[in-house]
Amino acid sequence: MQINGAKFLTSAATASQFLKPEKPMIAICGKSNSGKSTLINMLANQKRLAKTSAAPGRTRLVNYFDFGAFLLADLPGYGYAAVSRAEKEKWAKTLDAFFAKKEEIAHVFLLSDIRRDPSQDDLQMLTFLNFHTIPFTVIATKCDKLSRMNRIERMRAVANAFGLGADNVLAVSGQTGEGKEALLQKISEILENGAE
Ligand SMILES: Nc1nc2c(ncn2[C@@H]2O[C@H](COP(=O)(O)OP(=O)(O)OP(=O)(O)O)[C@@H](O)[C@H]2O)c(=O)[nH]1
Ligand SMILES: [Mg+2]
Repeated sequence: MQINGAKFLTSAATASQFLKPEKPMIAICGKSNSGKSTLINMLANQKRLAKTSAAPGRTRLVNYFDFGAFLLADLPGYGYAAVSRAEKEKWAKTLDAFFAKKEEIAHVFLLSDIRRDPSQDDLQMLTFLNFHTIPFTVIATKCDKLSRMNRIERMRAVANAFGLGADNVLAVSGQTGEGKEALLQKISEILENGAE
């Protein structure tokens, strides 16, 4: 699968602004700073399509991108401690409202830093996706930060912590582009399944 000319579409701050997708939509979720925006830029072959930031908690809106055959929705990162309780509740509501329209979501990529064990928020997200039977894949990000040996060990640990087989976790690096082919392959499969 080739990606050419991915474009930013629009942002939504509240449920009333959510886009009604006219093609398959893949949602990208994960903790703040887990590498969601960086992954989108890697897939788009563009450096600044999605805004990335060393300061966590920056993507506060649902940002939609048109990738030609499909849409990507970059969701606000959860679990960032330094935001106010009111803001956290607002995020939780936005996420709930987003996933309530589950028939509009072809698949979810749940991103988690390969070096860290999943947080309570990640596990809650996993439970939520399972409960609502929304198909998802866990993506272990920032794999460039580890040696090959450590990577294998961490992939097992991440899969285990999520209660998944190691085959259900993809390792990627938004920095080096490792894992990009496998991810594009996964997206092709998602689109093919949706077309059946
Ligand atoms: N080395 C390395 N750094 C990465 C990778 N992906 C993301 N980063 C860095 O991690 C930080 C956060 O990346 P973002 O892509 O902004 O993370 P995010 O999940 O979109 O964060 P929020 O929008 O705050 O939820 C940035 O400093 C990135 O440069 C990766 O694959 N390798
Ligand atoms: Mg982001």
